[in-house]
Amino acid sequence: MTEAAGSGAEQDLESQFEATIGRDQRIEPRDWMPEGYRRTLIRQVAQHAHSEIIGMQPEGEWITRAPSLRRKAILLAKVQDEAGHGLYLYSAAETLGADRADLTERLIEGRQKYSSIFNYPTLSFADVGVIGWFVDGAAICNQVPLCRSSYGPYARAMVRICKEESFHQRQGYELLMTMMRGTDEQREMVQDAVDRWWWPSLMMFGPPDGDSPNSAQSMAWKIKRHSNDELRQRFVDMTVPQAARLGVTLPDPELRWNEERGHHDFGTPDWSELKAVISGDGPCNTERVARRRAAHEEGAWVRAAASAHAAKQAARAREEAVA
Ligand code: FAQ
Repeated sequence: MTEAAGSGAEQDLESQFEATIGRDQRIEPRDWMPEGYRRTLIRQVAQHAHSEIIGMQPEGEWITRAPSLRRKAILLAKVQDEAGHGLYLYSAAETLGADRADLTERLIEGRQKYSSIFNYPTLSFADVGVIGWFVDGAAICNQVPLCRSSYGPYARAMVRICKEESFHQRQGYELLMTMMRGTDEQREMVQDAVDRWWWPSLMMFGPPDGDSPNSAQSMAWKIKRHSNDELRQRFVDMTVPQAARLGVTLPDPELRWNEERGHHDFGTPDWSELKAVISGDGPCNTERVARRRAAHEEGAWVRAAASAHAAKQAARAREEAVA
């Protein structure tokens, strides 16, 4: 094939891809896609998967210390759900040609990111409730639009994940409601957790739009459907009435309803803190990655046993096919 014919074919594929995106249809694993689209998706989906897996740690620390059997069972189920989300997402990344073992290596060597939010400590049981309310709430705002993401396997994984995140958010809110009906000390614990998690939760949505290098292209490809600031605003608008009903104060003196905009105005998160946490300098980054690395190393025998079992089964199936 001549170079001209080659590039003509490539242009045809590119225009088919653009047309599929333009019609709001899905790109599927076997479809042709530009290398940049594939790379962007692997980056986002892998970071998302890593976040779910690392995100098991802050709440997981409270499983043995939950105040009742009921709370323990709920928390155990929630943390297991997060593991499941990580696994769907690693599978979605594999459909793009990524190798799961390689993605894990990148995470534990600090070469791939995960959400900043999981680098903060969980100091009291109220943090479990506030993570459900804020962090799962922020995850829902961010991820419901991803159910319409242009890449089929990612969008479909999001549908189930969002259903579970909604349940997680409710369990967090219900836990906090229960604590708010309790003693003064319990109410103080809730307010303290709200004070510590509010700003980091706003930072989950990423840098402000003017400082978000990936947004324009990701939105043009319909991987992302809304900008970081749009989703952050949606989260604030959703959370303010919930805070009033709960009886807690959100720690932002600039927070007020703006009649003209039809949205709440709010203060500016400390973007230098987000940068520091993303680049490995948050309160718990070292501990989170070390724990993930240890779990990976300790699980080596399980992977070896599962591979040996799969190889044995495949050999048996071959023998049966021959017989
Ligand atoms: N933390 O140009 P942008 C959950 C990075 S799951 C760390 O704006 P983009 C469930 C960004 O990657 C939570 N890094 O990037 C749960 C990029 O770096 P790179 C995770 C961040 O991709 C609940 C650079 O900064 N959710 O909570 C953060 O267009 C409870 C420039 O940023 C997802 O992953 C950050 N906060 O937008 C589990 C959702 N923000 O790669 C357990 C899917 C930005 O160029 C318990 N992801 N960065 O070196 C997304 O929607 C997007 O990737 C954004 C970032 C919005 C996170």
